[in-house]
Amino acid sequence: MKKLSLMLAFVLVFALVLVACGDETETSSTPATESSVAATESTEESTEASTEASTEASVEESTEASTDESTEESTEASTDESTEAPVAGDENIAAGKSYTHSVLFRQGGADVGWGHDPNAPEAYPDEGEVTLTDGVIPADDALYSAVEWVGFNSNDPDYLGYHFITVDLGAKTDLAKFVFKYGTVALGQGISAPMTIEIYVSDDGETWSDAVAGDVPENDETTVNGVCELEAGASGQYVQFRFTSGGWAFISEVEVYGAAE
Ligand SMILES: [Ca+2]
Repeated sequence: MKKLSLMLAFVLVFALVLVACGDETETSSTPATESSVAATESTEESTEASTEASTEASVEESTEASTDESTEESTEASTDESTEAPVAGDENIAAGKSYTHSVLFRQGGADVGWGHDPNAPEAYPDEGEVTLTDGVIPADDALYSAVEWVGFNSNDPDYLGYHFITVDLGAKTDLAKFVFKYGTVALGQGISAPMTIEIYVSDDGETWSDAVAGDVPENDETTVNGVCELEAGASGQYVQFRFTSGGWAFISEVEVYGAAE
């Protein structure tokens, strides 16, 4: 009997222990699950975050790497080919070539004084449309009325905001230098040197690339020749000289020099 009581007591204690553990398991199971979900979420978040971070980092790294590489490559390339401005050949390859230019000012006579008259002849015309590449250059002190000069006027109603002279070299050519010759007589009296100079090159005469490297000539009234070194690698069939003027600007010649062989 005593043995049976002991067994019952043991079973009872065991049962109580089981119930106690069951309660504990139940009460702790939910938070444990939540916390494990939370832990899973936070793992996902951290995975996303680390993925984003590593993606960003790798993008940055690869960008940096490619930038470094491309910088190195372009440096190497330009070093190999010609870091410095290309050396111009001696020959003016624009000599005798055809060209077009922006509109020339038509100046009236007695009726309109010095003003623009669309029916009047060009005031300082381009005789035969060959003046700018014919190799004929007037003396430095030649009056602006000399036929060797072509007059461009920024007061023309059709002024584009710049004048242009576009030379057709006849074939795509590697280019090194552009030169323009302008008049200096009576500068400041409604006449200026070419200003805001830009040189563009093109393969087809429609799509243009800026080709000026370094400093373009200053508006130096003592310099008759404007010399523009072109960017390394500049090439094209067409070369366009754009310039502004304060009133009149007189040009007698434009020259183009290819890159030396
Ligand atoms: Ca000329």
